[in-house]
Amino acid sequence: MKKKWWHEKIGYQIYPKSFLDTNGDGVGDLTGVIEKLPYLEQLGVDILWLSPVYPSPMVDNGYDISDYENIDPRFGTLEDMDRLIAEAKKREMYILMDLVVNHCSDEHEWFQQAIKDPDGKYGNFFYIRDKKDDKAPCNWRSYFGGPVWEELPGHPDKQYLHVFHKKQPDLNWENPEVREEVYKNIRWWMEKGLGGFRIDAIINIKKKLPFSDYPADRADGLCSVGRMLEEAEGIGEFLGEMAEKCFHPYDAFTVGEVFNEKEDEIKDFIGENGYFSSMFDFEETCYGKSEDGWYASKPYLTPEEYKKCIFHTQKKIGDTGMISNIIENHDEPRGVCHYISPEDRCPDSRKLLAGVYFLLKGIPFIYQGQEIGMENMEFTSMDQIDDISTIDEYQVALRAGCSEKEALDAASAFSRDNARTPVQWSAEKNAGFSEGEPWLGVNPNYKEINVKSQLTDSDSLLSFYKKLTALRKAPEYKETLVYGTFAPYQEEQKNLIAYTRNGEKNLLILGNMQAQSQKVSLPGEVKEVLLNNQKAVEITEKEIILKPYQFIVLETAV
Ligand code: TEU
Ligand code: CA
Repeated sequence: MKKKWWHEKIGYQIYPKSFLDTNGDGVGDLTGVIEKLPYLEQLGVDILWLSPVYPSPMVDNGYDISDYENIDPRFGTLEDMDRLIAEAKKREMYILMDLVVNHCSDEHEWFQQAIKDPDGKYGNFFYIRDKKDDKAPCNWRSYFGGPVWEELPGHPDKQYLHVFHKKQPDLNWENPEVREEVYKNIRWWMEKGLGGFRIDAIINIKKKLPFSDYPADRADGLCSVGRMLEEAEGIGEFLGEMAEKCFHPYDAFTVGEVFNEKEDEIKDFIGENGYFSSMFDFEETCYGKSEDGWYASKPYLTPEEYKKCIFHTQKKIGDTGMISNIIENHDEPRGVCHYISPEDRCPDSRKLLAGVYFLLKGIPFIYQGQEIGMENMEFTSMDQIDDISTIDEYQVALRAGCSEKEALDAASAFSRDNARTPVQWSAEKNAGFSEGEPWLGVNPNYKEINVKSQLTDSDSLLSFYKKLTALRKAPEYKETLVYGTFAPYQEEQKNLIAYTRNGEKNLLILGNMQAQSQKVSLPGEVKEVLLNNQKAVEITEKEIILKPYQFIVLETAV
């Protein structure tokens, strides 16, 4: 693998709205991010991905952008952004912005112009179709529920396409003028000194045309957009062009939100000269999610299921490129709640999960609050919910015959708001997030789970994450942890998640995800114990006895 500057970095995702509020309006801001740079530096992360901070009506919390070349006043100013980039650079940290270009906001100038003159230049920036016999051009269901077609304001005879919310009209990537505008925006940001971009929902930019119906997959007579994506071909032309015109000239780091790529496409996406530097592994995020909705999905994975997912991805990627490994992001439940069953959830199992995913081959990303083990909310009423996706899924559950309680339970298990509650900085008012009224309720467990108390506790999850980042950067082990091969170890042994990383050194990563001890045979002589989530280690000549929920990293002779 040809070495790249970002290979040995560690990512951290910031959801600015919920990170830190410095002016008391209840909304996190860029000044808050700047204030916490020393904290992030200490944690050992160096690529900071910011969820969108552009001007936005906020129906989807900034994933509906009304101006690509500015900052929403809620978050600060362009000067704040410049300052953030500069302050980060001083610490050898890089800022990634979120590139949301499958769609913009209906309040974006382009869409406003399209409404004024659907047959003019900007009409062709979107997918606008005439209504025929009062029927929509196709029966696709949007990701946030309901049809993807919506009447074009002021034009009862026309409809426009939105695969997400109706306030997120899809941009017509088939139109070269759209692509040029997008590329111009990207370069404008890169010129400011960004490290690169996280690329939102990108797989949706290529539509299967002409629009046509698919067999309905629910009682609403609609079919998931995902079905269409399986048949859409040719996205590579757009992505290759974007990479060549916007990313490669700047040696940018880009990480794509890529779902359901085909196995033979991995090289095109993240191989040398791929469209992106990296893409997220979503195998474990998707596992157990039902086509029918959250109410029918598995609220958490067993250790065997989790192992199956991460190992499958590792084997699939091999040496083709660098995947980005996560257990959380702003769309998912909290990792400790989703990947650890309620019976297994304890301080040691949390560290185990952290260690297991973090040392896989690829770029590890930490999502804000994950480093202290923030947990899902137990929502007791839909009034506590802000997220549009959750509001839809709640209705889906009720329509499928769930009781209100069951529908609320599904929301608690999967709501995107689980990840969006304010970061718990301390045991003080509003968890130290804001002096004002936070835009979204703070998780009531902030007195027990917060940064301040974990900073001074050498046994905390936060301290453990610091050990993980330090190990990945340690001069003696860096080469092995970044470039070394991955191989499953004793894959068949139940509730054991174990693998080797072999490069300059030989490392064995072992996690016992059960309440009983278990014996594991060793590949050879143990040279050193590099990390342990417990005090003792029980090693005989050929075996190690792992205590309940023990996680150990060993350097071995072979
Ligand atoms: O997500 C794309 C996506 O497919 C998921 O949002 C998924 O469908 C959704 O989370 C189900 O609840 C990206 C962003 O990460 C997400 O926050 C945005 O809402 C979405 O794009 C639209 O921009
Ligand atoms: Ca604020």
